Amino acid sequence: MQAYDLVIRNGHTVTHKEKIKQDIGIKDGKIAALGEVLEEGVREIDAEGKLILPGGIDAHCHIEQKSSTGLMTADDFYSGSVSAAFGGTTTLIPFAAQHRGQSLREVVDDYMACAAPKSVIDFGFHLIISDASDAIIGQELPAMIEDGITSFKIYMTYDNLKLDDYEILNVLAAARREQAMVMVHAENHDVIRWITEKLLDQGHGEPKYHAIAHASIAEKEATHRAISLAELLDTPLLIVHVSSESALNEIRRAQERGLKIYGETCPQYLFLTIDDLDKDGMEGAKFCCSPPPRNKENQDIIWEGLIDGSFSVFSSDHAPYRFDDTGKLSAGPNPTFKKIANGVPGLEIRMPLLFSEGVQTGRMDIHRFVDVTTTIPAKKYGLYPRKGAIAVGSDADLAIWDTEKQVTITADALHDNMDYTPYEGMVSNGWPTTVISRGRIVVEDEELKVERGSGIYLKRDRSEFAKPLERRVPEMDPKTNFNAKLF
Ligand code: DUC
Ligand code: ZN
Ligand code: ZN
Repeated sequence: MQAYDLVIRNGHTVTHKEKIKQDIGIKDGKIAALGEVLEEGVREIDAEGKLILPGGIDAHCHIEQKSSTGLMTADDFYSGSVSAAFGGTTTLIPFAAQHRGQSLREVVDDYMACAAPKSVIDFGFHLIISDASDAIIGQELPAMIEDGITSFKIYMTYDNLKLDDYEILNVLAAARREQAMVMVHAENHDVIRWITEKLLDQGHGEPKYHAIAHASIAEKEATHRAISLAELLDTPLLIVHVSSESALNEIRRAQERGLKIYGETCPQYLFLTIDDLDKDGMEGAKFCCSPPPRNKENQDIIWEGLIDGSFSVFSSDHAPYRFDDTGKLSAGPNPTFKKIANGVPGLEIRMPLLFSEGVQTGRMDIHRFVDVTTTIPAKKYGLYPRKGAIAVGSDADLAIWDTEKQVTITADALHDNMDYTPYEGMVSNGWPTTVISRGRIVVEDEELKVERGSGIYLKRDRSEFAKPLERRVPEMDPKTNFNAKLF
């Protein structure tokens, strides 16, 4: 009887801190041994000349999710998870989205019924909280966190989602009590609304005006405000999908002051610019997302932020709406930018494009690549070291990368349910060719090898990173004789 179910030989393992030539022995879905020579396995893979990275964690993606205006994403848990796996990702954390009036339990139960029978890789959920009533925040949310949904997203914009500052304070206080990670979509709603009205009054409805309406100052102001509210209550906060230099600078300033403020950025801010929204006719609609891609100089600064550690998470923000009447053109063939569904796909290209344009060009250290795509998301969202590590006892979630393989990205070749990709024609130098989840070979020889529904739900721990600092701002400091217990 063989000692291992699977042995991967002769490859170099790469984690967020080390690169080692060693074999990996896998038993019962876990990494059972790491070393130079291991005993035989039932199945053997020769990874000579290849890199073996921990399977990626995409901690921000919208799959089988209805938007606040009622539009369904093009990907369900089957196509979404397959697409993610083909791009080297083995764990997804999409959003169980509450629409106003819904109980969180109902939202999560419904979402589980979508995910469990379809996902081919493991998944956890974040919540989206759009109704911050006392019952939701005081009772339902703590119960969900206790059940392993230890993070949630809130919005500062969108009519049907936005919370006001008072509600955000209530939510932050609850997160602080429960040690949950809060993710915030930081854009100033009224600035966007005001500019939009003016643009549309003047007849400027083309897609490129989406980027004008979602001005970077709206992002900066909301980021600053969200950080201030979090500072007031000494609550950690993660600013998602950061697009602009000015918002990044707000995050940096907070970090320099020792606050637990984290930032996430996404492929669209590294590989697209505002010029893409200015393509002919409705073509620009394919690139409309919020916040929008900005100019080339800004793009370089977002790259720097990812490389220098200002950002800690790199997620796809996959929000797939097809270029037809089910998605981008659901309001008709020629909608104004206000009526164009917000979001771009990116599950499958997230890791390959960053590997190609970051690591292969020498711009980004490979260990940093592993950290931002995999290990830090695992830590920030309570999955480490089960996920995000190559270590004895961790789940055997691995991606074997062929650094020589060149892939031209086309919508046809990707495995999502989209009819376009914003990255059409870009070439990726390097691609994960064999992808393994809990010891199961999910992708090999460009084929899917597992059944739908074979991924499992991940109940997540509370994250260390969501622990408050226990450092009060002066107004709250007992030394000022201010004794009231506000939270
Ligand atoms: N926010 C997201 O997180 N994704 C897509 C669009 C948006 O506004
Ligand atoms: Zn958002
Ligand atoms: Zn998103």
